[in-house]
Amino acid sequence: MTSVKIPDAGGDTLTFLQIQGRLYPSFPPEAFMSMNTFKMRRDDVIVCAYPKSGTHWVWEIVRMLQAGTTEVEPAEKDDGMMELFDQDHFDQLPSPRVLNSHLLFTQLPPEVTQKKSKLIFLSRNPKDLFVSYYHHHTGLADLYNYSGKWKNYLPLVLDGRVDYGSWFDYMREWEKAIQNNPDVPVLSVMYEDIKEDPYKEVRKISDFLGKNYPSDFLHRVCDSCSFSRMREHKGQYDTSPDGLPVMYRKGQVGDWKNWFTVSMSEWFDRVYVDKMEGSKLKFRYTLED
Ligand code: PPS
Repeated sequence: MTSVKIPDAGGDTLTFLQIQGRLYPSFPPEAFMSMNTFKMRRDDVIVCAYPKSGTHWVWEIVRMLQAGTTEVEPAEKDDGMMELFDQDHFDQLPSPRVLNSHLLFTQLPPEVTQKKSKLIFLSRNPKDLFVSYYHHHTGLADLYNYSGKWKNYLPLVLDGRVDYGSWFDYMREWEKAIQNNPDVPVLSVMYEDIKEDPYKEVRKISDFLGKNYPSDFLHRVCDSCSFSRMREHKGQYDTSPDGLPVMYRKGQVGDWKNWFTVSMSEWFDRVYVDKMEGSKLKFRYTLED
């Protein structure tokens, strides 16, 4: 594994860790290297998503649903991030654990398929996601050391030369894996659907977890995990050099319109058609779609 600097279209660089030809954030590499021996528990749930899909949001929702209370122990999403910590850390977490990962299905521990772990597969429209990833890469200066321009960043992210690789490849791999592993329980949820009707989606997740909560509890979970509440309680972690929350930035559907020019959007649409040919996935770029 090596530390690499990847230049954007304007020559500004992002710092990543390269392991077996793939790019990752510069985390301690031990956890990546021991993923094959990660010990799953029968009652584990993993929130799986490409970065910036809303992982923090759904992780917190699932934590409250698993705990049966909105008064959960203060914890950060990173505490459950499988590729960040070693087995000792995860052995100390009480059951039921709510884990999360940005890895491909095939990179998850073999015990996921053996023990038929419950997976919540979260996705988000890629235009908003790329804008969010741009702010992540410029905002987390200690990790990426990047201050490039959006117009120079877009070609890079469209080409997948970022940590966790191409969004297109990630989505296609997961789509295939879900089809090919019908005995692994997977619930697919979309960021835009949770934005539009949080109660409906939280109920869906609750049902998937085998819970039967009264509606007032589910409403309380929605409220406790609203963007404004989460930003207020957790926004002080991971701030950008100008002091703004990176993980709770805007929390909207359609912010991409403030960033994509018409020609960028048309270019993106052509790349999408090319890379996602044959995929059945459909994304909503506004809540009216
Ligand atoms: S990470 O770093 O990859 O784990 O980021 P991730 O949590 O997947 O995605 C961050 C984006 O999700 C938004 N977010 C939310 N949206 C709505 N409601 C809630 N509660 C919420 N919490 C986080 C967050 O603001 C990031 O999106 P952008 O567009 O940058 O605001």
